[in-house]
Amino acid sequence: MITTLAGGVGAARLLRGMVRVVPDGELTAVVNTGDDTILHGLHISPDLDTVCYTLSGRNDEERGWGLAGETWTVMEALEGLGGESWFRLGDRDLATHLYRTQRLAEGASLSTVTTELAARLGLGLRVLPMSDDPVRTRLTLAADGHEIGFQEYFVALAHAVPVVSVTFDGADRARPGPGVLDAIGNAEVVVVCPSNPVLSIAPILSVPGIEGALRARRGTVVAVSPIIGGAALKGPADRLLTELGGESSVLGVAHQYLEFVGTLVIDGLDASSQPSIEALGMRCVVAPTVMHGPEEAAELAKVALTAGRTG
Ligand code: FO1
Repeated sequence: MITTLAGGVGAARLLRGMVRVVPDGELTAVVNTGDDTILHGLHISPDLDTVCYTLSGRNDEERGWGLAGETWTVMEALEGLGGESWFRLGDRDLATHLYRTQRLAEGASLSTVTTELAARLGLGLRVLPMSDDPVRTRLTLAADGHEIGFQEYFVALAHAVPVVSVTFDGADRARPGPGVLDAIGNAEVVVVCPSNPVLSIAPILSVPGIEGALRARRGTVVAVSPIIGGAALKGPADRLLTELGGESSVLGVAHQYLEFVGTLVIDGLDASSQPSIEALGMRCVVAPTVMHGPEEAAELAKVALTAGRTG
């Protein structure tokens, strides 16, 4: 069994490689739900959907979220009515949110609904929300100390505003989703995908019990750095690491993950940082980490799995 910790786009790219090298039924993705939000009365789980849409080949590659070939009739009509339209929900994507919301209202857990959706999309891996309990990522703005929700920061403000802190509302009362601790404890290797350490991985760790389960098997936990040459390929990971007092570099990622990751995979561009990372007490493997397609993703997946097996 192989278990991965996943956010959105970066994780989905690596998972596209993982499914090529790990047999069906032996791969689990534990996915961040800190980005989840309720809009128009609908429960939206962006990272769960990004993972499921990408692995079923339905994602919009260029936009990075939502479905390919999407239409926007409902959003346009909503806009015409003066409704909230800053967060764009495509017509086909809406079907997912309607289905999830209805099933949750019937009393199904987010885990159950996710299993149903993954099965309908024909996925062979197990997709587990980090928790069935609500955990919501919130950010405090540097400008005025105002606290805002994740999607307000990420979409409405285009993550272009400095922040001074990030919190995970509800984490103290949250329990790991069914199967999450077993998936971490029983896996041969755990892979932390190249997701935003602050906004995608930290919320998963904020659920009581998850970081402890990783620490207990640190030697076989492998992370792929989302930072390459000091920058994130996509999104605000680089700026956030700096704004929150860390460093936007592979060494900064190593510091962030030191307690629960045994091996960090870094890109060739950062090879000169390998000795400093190993000096911290973390193994460091240098490999191509930019994934242009599923073949490169599969190669990177193999590197991460080999590192974990020999950890
Ligand atoms: N991102 C945007 O930049 N603008 C949007 O209007 C938007 C809508 C949206 C709808 C459904 C969904 O699953 C994701 C959506 N995203 C949008 C992406 C989302 O904000 C991010 O993927 C994450 O939450 C960060 O991983």
